[in-house]
Amino acid sequence: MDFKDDDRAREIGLTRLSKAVSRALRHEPWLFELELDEHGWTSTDGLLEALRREIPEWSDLELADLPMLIDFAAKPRHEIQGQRIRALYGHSTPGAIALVAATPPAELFHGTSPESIGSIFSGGLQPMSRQYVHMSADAETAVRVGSRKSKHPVILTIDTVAALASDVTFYRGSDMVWLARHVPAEFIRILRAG
Ligand code: HQG
Repeated sequence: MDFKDDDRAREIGLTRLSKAVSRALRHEPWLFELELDEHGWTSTDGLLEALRREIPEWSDLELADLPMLIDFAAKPRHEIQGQRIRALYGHSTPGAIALVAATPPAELFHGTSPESIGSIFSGGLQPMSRQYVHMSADAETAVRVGSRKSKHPVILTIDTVAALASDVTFYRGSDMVWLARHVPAEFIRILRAG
């Protein structure tokens, strides 16, 4: 990325743009008159058209601006392939988005609030308002995610080797983010209490 990109990123307000794209691709595509296919893809043309209408700063948004969303983010949230774009994870849209099953690292992490622990250890990790339970490959991300829920998040580890052996399916969101429809309590341990 050169200085020109930096200026452009500021001009279009990249954080605000990333939030709008996540809203369109994870949560409320209909507000942007978009339809997602079963893998979460939608056309970049449709997305750009909707974004150009959102705020004046985005009225000249082009396809070439979209890769900045990925390049400037601390972690990838979106994926672009030619003329189509999708969110890698985080979906709450009705109708499950089908992801490809994959083998995760032997241990995954999940940060949550102390208040949720009782329910997690009785019913396992549930997707709640999203389509999938979200876990991370590193403990630091779990601390950050858990800190959005509580000042003193509880950090859980998931034994994916045992879970895979019991037919729990994992899906890769990105290198760092892994997903599952449900993680039974027997595979979950407390790494750090809140
Ligand atoms: C909890 C971010 C009670 C769960 C992050 C969590 C993440 C239960 C909350 C992604 C439960 C759901 C998602 C049960 C789970 N009983 N509570 N049985 N099972 N919970 O926000 O995982 O930065 O929907 O522990 O990186 O916090 O936006 O999910 O506290 O990957 O790109 O229910 O969002 O990505 O909360 O975060 P959320 P999350 P971005």
